[in-house]
Amino acid sequence: MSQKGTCDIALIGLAVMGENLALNIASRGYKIAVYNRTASVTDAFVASRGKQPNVVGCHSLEDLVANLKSPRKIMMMVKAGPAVDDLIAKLTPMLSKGDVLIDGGNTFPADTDRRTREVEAQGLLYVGTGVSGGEEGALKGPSMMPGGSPAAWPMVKEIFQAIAAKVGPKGDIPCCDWVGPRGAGNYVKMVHNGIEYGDMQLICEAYSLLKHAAGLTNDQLAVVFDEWNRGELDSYLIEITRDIFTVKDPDSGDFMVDRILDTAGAKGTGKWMSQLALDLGVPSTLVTEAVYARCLSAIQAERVRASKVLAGPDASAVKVDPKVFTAQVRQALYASKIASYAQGFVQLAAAAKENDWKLDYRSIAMLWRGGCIIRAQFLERIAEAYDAHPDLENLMLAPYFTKALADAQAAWRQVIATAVAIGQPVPALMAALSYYDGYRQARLPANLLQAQRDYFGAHTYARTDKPGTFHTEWIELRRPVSSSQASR
Ligand code: NBP
Repeated sequence: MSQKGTCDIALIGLAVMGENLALNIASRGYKIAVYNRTASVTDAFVASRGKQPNVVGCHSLEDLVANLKSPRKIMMMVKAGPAVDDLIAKLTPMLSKGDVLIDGGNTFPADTDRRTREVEAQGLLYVGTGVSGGEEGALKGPSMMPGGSPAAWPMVKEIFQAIAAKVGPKGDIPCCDWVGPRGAGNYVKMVHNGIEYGDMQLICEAYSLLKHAAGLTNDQLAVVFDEWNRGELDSYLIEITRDIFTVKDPDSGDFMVDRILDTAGAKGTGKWMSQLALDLGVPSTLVTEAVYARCLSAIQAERVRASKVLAGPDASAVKVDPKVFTAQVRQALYASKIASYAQGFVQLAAAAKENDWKLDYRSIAMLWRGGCIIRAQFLERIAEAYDAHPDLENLMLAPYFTKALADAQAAWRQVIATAVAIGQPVPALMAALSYYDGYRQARLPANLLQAQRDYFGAHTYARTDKPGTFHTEWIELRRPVSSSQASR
């Protein structure tokens, strides 16, 4: 199907994301050449949803390249990892100086760093772009987070911004802008996914508390989430959660949510964010707890056995007023969400410093405002916070959020106290509150920790009263302890 030199862009990989992105691109008036490693997939696509003049199916990479206008733009939507390196190796000999290779997959940021350097060394340009919004976003307008070779941005900007989700009062602000060099786009997408992990876990904990402590039914939960979706928690995840509580299993007539096994899957981007946070030494505790919560969910059979052995509290002794408690959970969820996003932006700032990127945090908040899974009203408040203070150290210090946290903290503490009293695990809510409480302490107990490290390992310590590095001979100076001392 040769249409030599007529296509605006090419796309490789026609699985769910690629197929929908190709249709999105074609629907905006761009002519697109498509290729899939398994040719029957290409044939099936161009014979069905892709049967339109703007879509050109190709059976070889050579054909795909030949069909493109120069400078060529080729987007890969394939499984992240070796498949991308494999394609780069095959494509680069067929390309000319100034052509652009684009990876739209969930790629580990360091891989994009390496690939950008390797591809640029061959005179080509490289883009690693986050694409969020799942298959529906890919079709109707995803949030896109491109990074890579800065010279590639003017070449792909028009198509990217045309296919991206739009927000703003006139619905004309694209959720796609240049993020930064090399792996910056993939890093921002990874943090987006990590925040998504935190949001989902927080919502699950709120669900569990409303169900177990307040005794809400699925019908009542749907009403609560509907109400929440009209206020400060207004977001895609709250909206779909509301919908989930309304769906019944056509076979049994039971609520579908009650029929689903409680073992959560994961594809790894949350784990990456957590691992990279540890590398940077920043406390992204919400995503980490969310990953661990999925791990704990996965050992379902073991938990069922343990549930028959390990004691819990007498939950029936704890009484809550469902209305009051529901309002408190709403506040706890909102406060925890603020702490979670604060952690995400702190990690981005640390990564930017480490990698010498200049990130625009206001712009990043706006990229997530539409099209993606964490899209929420609340991101506009974050954008405003960074607009007012581009170098904000921590989102929790922006006056709007400082006040929101102060207003919510009593309810937040009460909700966690209730969770502890009834024995319901709320790791993300607790991690959020611990982060808040830890961050607002002028003095933490790390003085004792430094003493311990110096005691057993001579790791030295700094002092509060004079500069320098110190070591104490703890064993020589220690004194016997008698119980009578404690009463003095
Ligand atoms: P998958 O991640 O399932 O990948 C399947 C595609 O990769 C198929 O087209 C397959 O071709 C192709 N492929 C593989 Br596998 N190895 C290849 C190779 N060596 N050479 C060429 N093609 C190869 O697809 P997806 O779910 O559409 O996701 C695509 C990318 O987008 C991934 O990186 C994913 O993480 C990311 N993403 C996915 C979502 C989502 O909601 N699914 C959301 C956001 C981002 P074949 O047909 O010949 O096997």
